[in-house]
Amino acid sequence: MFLMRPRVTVGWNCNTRTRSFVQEVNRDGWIMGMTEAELSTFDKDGALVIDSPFTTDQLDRWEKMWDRSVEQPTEVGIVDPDFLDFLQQPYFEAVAKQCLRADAVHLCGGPGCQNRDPEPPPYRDDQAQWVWGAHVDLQATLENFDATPRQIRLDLWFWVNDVPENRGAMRVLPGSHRPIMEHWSRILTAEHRAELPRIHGVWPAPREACGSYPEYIPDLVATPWLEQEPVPVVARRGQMLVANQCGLHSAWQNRLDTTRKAIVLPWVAKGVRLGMPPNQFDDLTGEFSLLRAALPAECTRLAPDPKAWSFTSAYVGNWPELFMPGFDSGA
Ligand SMILES: O=C(O)CCC(=O)C(=O)O
Ligand SMILES: [Fe+2]
Repeated sequence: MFLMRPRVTVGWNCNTRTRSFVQEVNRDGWIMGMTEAELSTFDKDGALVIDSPFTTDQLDRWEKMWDRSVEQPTEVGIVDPDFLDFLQQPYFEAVAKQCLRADAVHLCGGPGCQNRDPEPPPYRDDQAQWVWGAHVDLQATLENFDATPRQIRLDLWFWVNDVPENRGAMRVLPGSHRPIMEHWSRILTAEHRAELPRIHGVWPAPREACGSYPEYIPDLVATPWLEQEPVPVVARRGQMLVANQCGLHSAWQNRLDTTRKAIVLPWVAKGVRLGMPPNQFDDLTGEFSLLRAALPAECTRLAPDPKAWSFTSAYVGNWPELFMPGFDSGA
């Protein structure tokens, strides 16, 4: 008897576009991706937490791998058999394809384990932490975001332990991605706009120590960014933050006695060019070549050589149209 793999088609409609995605379901009937409601929340809020289909055994294995990896150099951690097993789970690629509205996607940044370690008191109050930490990591225009496929980096933060509010749960400002991306659309020169999307940190009130200083994000909505109250990304082990980090977010002090354990997977749609700083480009070239050597042939597509889809040449000096008022561009 011939057995077909079960499939389910999910209609999707957003911003007047309609498109259908075919989602595969696994043996237990779990849809391997996101629901329509989750996809529209991603569009509107820029970040949300979703469930995953994994078993306790898998989570235990990956948490042990996470524990090992923080004691080992990245080069060893990245080719750990359990890490490779994690990377090859079709679930992550399925989520990235849906969110990016793409037929094909690949990783676009160092996939890896990230910690948020306990910090001793004294603690900053919430307002002070937000002022200290609020930033974006990526610049893209609204046209980049609304394109099909989306022209952004998609960040998946998979949690291998619980993230209660006080274990350094990341703070996000839902919806801030849209006015900020619209701002980049409006103020950038055509030449600079053509270099988006690019990985580039920008702060609402940058400190002189920030790499991008004096570039900044002005207030764009009725309440100033730094007076708004961000939302803690609280999650259970096995859940995942799906985020467009063109929106404002911040790291937060971990007040508990155990670290927060994330495995971060950054994705981009195949065919989209993503700019990044030269040091990231060089590190990634090395990491991806290790990964391709370690992955089975059918999965090397996940880590293509950055030369084929990334660039660094624009990172010479800052962009004057992004400067804080009062700074002379010198032009
Ligand atoms: O770890 C976190 O909660 C946030 C980290 C972050 O925003 C970053 O690394 O850019
Ligand atoms: Fe960030």
